Amino acid sequence: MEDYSLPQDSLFLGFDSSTQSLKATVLDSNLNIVASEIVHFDSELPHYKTKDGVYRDPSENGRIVSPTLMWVEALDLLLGKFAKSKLDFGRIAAVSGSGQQHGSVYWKNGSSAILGSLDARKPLVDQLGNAFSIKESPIWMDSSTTDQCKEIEKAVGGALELSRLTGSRAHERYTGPQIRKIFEKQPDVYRETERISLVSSFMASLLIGAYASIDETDGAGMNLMDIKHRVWSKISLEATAPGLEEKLGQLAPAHAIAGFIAPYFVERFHFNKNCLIIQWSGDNPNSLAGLTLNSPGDLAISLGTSDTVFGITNEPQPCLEGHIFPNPVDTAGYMVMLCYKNGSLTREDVRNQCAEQSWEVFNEFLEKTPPLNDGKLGFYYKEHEILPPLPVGFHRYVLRNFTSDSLNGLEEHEVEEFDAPSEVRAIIEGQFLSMRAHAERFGMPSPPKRIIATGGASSNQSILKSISSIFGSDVYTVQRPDSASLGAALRAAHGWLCNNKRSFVPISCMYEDRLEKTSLGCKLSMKTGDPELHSKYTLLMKKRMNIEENLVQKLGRW
Ligand code: ADP
Ligand code: XUL
Repeated sequence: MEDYSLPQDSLFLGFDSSTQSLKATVLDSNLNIVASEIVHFDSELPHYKTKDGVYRDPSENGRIVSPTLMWVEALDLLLGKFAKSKLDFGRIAAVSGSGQQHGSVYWKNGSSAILGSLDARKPLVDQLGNAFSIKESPIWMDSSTTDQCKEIEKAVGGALELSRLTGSRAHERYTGPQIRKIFEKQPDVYRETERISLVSSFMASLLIGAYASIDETDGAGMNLMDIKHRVWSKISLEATAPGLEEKLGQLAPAHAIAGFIAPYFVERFHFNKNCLIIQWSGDNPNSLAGLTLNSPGDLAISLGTSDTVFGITNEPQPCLEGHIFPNPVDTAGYMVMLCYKNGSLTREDVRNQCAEQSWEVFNEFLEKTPPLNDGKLGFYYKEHEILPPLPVGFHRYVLRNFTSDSLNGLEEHEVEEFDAPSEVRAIIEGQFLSMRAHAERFGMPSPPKRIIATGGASSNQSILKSISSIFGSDVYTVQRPDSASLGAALRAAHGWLCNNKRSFVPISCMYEDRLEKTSLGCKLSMKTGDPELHSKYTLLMKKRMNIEENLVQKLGRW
């Protein structure tokens, strides 16, 4: 039998450059976590003055960006923390990472020379201050490119055609529309840009001291890649901006090697010069790896800054909702995903308004209110929402003559406010009823065989209880809610192994039959409850979707 073990004593490092923080996880050769670190942007890099890791610009509708240099400084800071805790960098055989999807970095003409000659005596941030033609990177929360989305869809023959071609219709946060906006509004800046990276390929570029390729999975989040053939789509490139292909560089599969670690890190932190940097990918694809999702009946729910729901499939159906990416841990197949912008930060907002800024009080309210919330339904959009495409606003409804025994044919009426406990239940039921409805509409399994939850809010048992009742499925969780950096560390090991074997090896070979002995195993956190309640939620979900459709008709952006 083929030996898929990793060299004893070797370590594998995975990063997650997300909206609010940079995190890292280190796995040993048995795939057990041996170290982890975090740099929280707002509190540990306060001189950038971000709130939740971002700048919101009220003067320009929907513009949301992050300072590119903050991500650079976070990398030095995080590696410094590992150095202090005496991590033996020399044992790290491979590094990979995860980046918030869609965000982009613009390298100024001549910057590849700066990147290729970094001086190990100085921090990165002191050397890269002039490397970017745009100092503030547009990120996934940005919704300022509606015009560009319309233009691109029109140029390729419509929204559905773009979805068939690239895996998604045009979305404001997608990198293609963001690039088009820069080309239209700041043509000089576009001209001065020699390379455009995603957050993922940007961080990989720092580590190899040269421009890294964009990986095919994260590349599918740009509206620029032909999803079937995994190459840049000429039609989409032309619809976006001239001369774009040379600024994007090559595409590469997620398990490929980006390069060896740059001398900067060898000299400054004592990495081994043979340490491999494996292609970085998006955060959701890395979570898919970290959750060891391996069967089409599994559904993953990630409750981070954004809420996402994803699974794998061999037969994707491109449509107007949802996203299709190449499977990040296989050379065949696809990952399908839905994304909500109003995730943790909107729950936090309701917690702060109604529950004394405490998750404990929030959970008490959730526990003391009845499932179905006595017919109170809420729609909470603190940010412009993606799914459905609705502007900022809170909408609350009560179903007339509600009894939990008869949910058919009830009429709703709009109200100004709910009492605090009902508000808490309304946001949780609302978010997950919407998630279930859209996931079913997109063809995801219903009910799922199992749900695997991850991200900051997956540590909240009361929230998991609602998810389980609404979806009618058991909910599993992982040891640490940060499955993106864990998945990145696993992918680092996988990339190392593929290189060692000189061919692609299925990732499951690394943990098959021994998942429970590794840090990747998941545990049952919430058993499915009452099937009768699940059926009632099905009816409530239909009602909710009617109201949602009316809201979209009235207020929708598209
Ligand atoms: P990201 O990686 O997208 O930056 P995380 O996965 O680290 O985000 O999640 C951070 C979020 O988790 C915070 O914004 C916070 O609201 C949420 N969170 C943390 N603990 C809890 C809890 N007990 N209940 C609900 N949400 C929580
Ligand atoms: C996915 C998306 C978000 C970001 C969050 O399409 O926009 O989940 O990846 O980091």
